[in-house]
Amino acid sequence: MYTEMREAVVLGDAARARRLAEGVVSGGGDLLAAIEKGFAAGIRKVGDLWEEGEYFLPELVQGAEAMKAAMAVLQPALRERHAETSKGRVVIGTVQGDLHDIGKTLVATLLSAGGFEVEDLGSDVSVDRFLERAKENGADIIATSALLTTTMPVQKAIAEAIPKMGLSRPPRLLVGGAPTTSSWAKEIGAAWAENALRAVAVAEGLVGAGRRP
Ligand code: B12
Repeated sequence: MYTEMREAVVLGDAARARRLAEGVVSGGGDLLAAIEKGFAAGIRKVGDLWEEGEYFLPELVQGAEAMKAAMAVLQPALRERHAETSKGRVVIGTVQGDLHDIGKTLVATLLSAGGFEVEDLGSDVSVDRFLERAKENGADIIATSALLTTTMPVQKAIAEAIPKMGLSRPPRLLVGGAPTTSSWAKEIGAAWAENALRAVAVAEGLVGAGRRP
């Protein structure tokens, strides 16, 4: 079944990806495994084929669309199954100038499944918008994704802006995305996780693994 999911994304077949996702949900299957071993494995393969020059932009976009079709079904189901008291609030988005949102959406999904209240701002999100939503939301964590080396500096700008928000308990910054590294995060004073599963553990560490008062 995971092979079929992977294939649906690699072939860019959104209708099939959606049907397979619906099957896991209605059959009470393991949603996280479907994401990790199935659909996300597919999009990683699409990435490899693109880098090898086997795939071009249309195949890439179709693969991304198939992945999103599956996630649209899996995300609400994950939230329903894992409804529990909040571990903390997260405002997440892909930084300004960057439209890559597959990894960010995976991180958002797993954070919600892991018990966080997540507000997903989408992609191409400005520094001001991150700060504004984090302030209004009383966010514990601002999580930002950057997939382009040219958009990584926006993560730094957010890191520099957080202390100027004038909050007694400012949000912590969590950064990620393929070109980011732990040393980049260290340099800008943020936390880092290399994938969506690790992001949950790191976020738990940032909020002290405790519930909000
Ligand atoms: C799919 C894709 C696209 C799709 C995006 C569709 C979408 N809606 O997201 C489309 C076709 C639109 C696209 C466009 C472009 N792309 Co593109 N794209 C990719 C590709 C193949 C896969 C990205 C992906 O989705 N990976 C799968 C997900 C699951 O992985 P991920 O994003 O890395 O996320 C994981 C971790 O990084 C982490 N993570 C991610 N975010 C966060 C956030 C936090 C807080 C944390 C803790 C962790 C975390 O957890 C995730 C899950 O485990 C990559 C190649 C690659 N190998 O990364 C190129 C790539 C990122 N793209 C690239 C480029 C150049 C572009 C374009 C400029 C191409 C062009 N000439 O038009 C445009 C830019 C558009 C823009 N302004 O953003 C380059 C970037 C080069 C660079 N060094 O900057 C790459 C690396 C390809 C390459 N080798 O050249 N792209």
